[in-house]
Amino acid sequence: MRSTFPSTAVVDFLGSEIVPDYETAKVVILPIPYEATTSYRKGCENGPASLLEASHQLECYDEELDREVCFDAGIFTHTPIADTRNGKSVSAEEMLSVTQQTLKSLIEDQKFVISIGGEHSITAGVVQGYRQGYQEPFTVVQIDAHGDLRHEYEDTIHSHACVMRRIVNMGLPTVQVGIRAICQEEADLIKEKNLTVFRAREMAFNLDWIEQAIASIPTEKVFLTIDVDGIDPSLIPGVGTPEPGGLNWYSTLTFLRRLFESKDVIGCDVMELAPVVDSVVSEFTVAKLTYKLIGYQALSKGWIKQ
Ligand SMILES: [Mn+2]
Repeated sequence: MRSTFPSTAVVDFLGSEIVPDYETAKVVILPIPYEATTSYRKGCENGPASLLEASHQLECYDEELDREVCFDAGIFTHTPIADTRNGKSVSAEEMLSVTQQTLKSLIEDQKFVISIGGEHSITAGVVQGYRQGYQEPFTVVQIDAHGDLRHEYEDTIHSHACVMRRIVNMGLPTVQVGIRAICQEEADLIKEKNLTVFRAREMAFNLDWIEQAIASIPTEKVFLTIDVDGIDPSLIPGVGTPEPGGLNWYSTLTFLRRLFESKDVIGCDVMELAPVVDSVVSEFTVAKLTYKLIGYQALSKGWIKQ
């Protein structure tokens, strides 16, 4: 029985199946239930709690990897930060600051962090944390329906619609995957800066897109940001701005597995889940996606042996 959102209850990823011990956990799930600039369908501040609750229905056993990955990895669920639920006011500057500081400290503790949102603007703070935690350059790989490359939107540069512009302005290389909704300003910027964009319309008819996308990543280290609207809304209807023509489940997983195998993924986020009343499809699918990220990292880092 699902609870009614909004809820501020904190439940652990996978719940009672694992013992949440920070010291031994290799993976930290960081809930960031922050929502301020949603422009269409609201509710992403309830994404983290719905994902965590849905994760209790996952099998510990990953049938692809033939392991109970959670016991190899150790998964600790952090207390929520930048929480805007129940009408609490958190400014964009506060959200970015606490997010950056929290990530920096978790990176110093050598945790593999999966931040779960919350609106996509959070990713700017997450990425700043990695810039502080890592000296080496890294590429931000984004799965998304939208370019998020506007300079500003609805009078704020901290909008969900601007987060990749913030990251481009940080000087980090980017690879955008699944894109199918951009404005003229974004189209012009993509041409001007020669940004690497894999468009969903072309990916649908090009089976080589996965290898081409991997080959286009210029650095060994990668930060992966997933706006769950990058995946088709028939699979995840619970998003703020649904767009038809997204990635399907198995091409998403195939791409992610190849990415983790061929690159050093230093961190991930999973953003923009906004649960739908009377359906658990979205949060369960995103919880499963999150567990697959842990599984692929476990495989890539040798935490599990096949
Ligand atoms: Mn999006």
